Amino acid sequence: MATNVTIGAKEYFPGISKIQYEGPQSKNPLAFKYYDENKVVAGKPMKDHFRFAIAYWHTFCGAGSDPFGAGTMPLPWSKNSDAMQAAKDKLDAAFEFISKLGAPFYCFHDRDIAPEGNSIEESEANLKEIVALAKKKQAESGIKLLWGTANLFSHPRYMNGASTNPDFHVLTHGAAQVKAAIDATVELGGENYVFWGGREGYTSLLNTNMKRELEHLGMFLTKSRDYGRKIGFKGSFLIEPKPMEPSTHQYDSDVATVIGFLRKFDLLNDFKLNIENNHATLAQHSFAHELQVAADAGLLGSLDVNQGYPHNGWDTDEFLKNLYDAIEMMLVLLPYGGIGKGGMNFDAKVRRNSTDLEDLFIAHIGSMDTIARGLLIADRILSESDYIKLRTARYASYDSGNGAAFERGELGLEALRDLAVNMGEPKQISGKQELIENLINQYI
Ligand code: XLS
Ligand code: NI
Ligand code: NI
Repeated sequence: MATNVTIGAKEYFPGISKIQYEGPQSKNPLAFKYYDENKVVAGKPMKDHFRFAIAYWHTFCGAGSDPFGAGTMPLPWSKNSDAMQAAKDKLDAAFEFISKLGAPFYCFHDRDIAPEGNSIEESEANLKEIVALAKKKQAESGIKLLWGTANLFSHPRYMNGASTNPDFHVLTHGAAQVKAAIDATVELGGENYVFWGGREGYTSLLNTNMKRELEHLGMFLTKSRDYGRKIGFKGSFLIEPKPMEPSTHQYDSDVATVIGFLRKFDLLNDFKLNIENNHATLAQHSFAHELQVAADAGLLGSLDVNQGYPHNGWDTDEFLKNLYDAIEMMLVLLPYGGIGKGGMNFDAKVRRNSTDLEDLFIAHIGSMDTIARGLLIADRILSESDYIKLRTARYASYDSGNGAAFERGELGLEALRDLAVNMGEPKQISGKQELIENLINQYI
């Protein structure tokens, strides 16, 4: 899965060559300190644990604008006034960047890679033209597509949602876009297809028929699944939960909610979850909580490994630098058996005041190193420490005797009551929380 550096008509990141692993002692900001792609940890090379993917929208389209000011990042590949030529230049820059970084995958929305045209036909043609070029770039570099998706939230027509829009006419436009985006994903060998429904929700319940909108969402996803399977898409469809922003209330609010939705609409065989750390925070959960809920349901699909600023309630999409998040993520993933055909998409942007093109490399390197450290630490915690023993011991009373009989469903409420009387008041058994917290710190 090694990537070959590929440079287009113009070199956009001159002076930066392929990023190398130099080890923890290195002072080179443009080198990996922990991410050593071929180092085998817990039975497989690091790169296969993570399957890192670059988010096209943030890294190549995001100029750093916010509601109070214009973009600050120069984006030299976006200068051409011909939108299709700019898209081609951006593709060159993207593959140069990804291959120099040595990330094996990328992800995109349809509108990130090709501009919307003046008609559905023109938009489809634009996308097809860029997809053909991207296919060549993939072959040249060895970089693969982790997932594709359709942007059903930026265009003003989607102000009331796409598949949950009260106006059927708008829904059909969403369908046209999803069809073309699935076509593009299949053409590029994409391993997953994502639905993130930022506008599939509501601002006011006073003008919203929630039940009907959710039924439309279920039907839309069913028909999207049917189409994908019909044209030979073998990968997973993924839903990315988020509770709010831009909608006041978003229907796919968290992992547990999405699982209930998938069960109701009989989509559990084709859909899994794409879980984002910053969205977990917005849903008032930890990343590890969301991952564990999905893992326990066998529905852990892929990850958006960013983080939020803890003191406000926005999706700030920062590069993951919190080592505890990385360790706790790996403590869920390793026992689950890994990320499978999913991967780790950064879904993060540099801060508005980081305006050098090299900052894009530095930010990605930092997250890759953080996550690599998380893996190394979690692997040692799991294999050398008492972590698993301590957790298992807490449930020992269910391993045999009446506890095991309860788990098998053999004890009714009356029998349980009689056991309570016979056994008397239980002893306090400490949960040993601080002991485990200390243990994690000891392995850092
Ligand atoms: C926005 C989402 C978005 C998805 C893809 O909050 O995270 O970036 O990952 O549509
Ligand atoms: Ni995301
Ligand atoms: Ni997000």
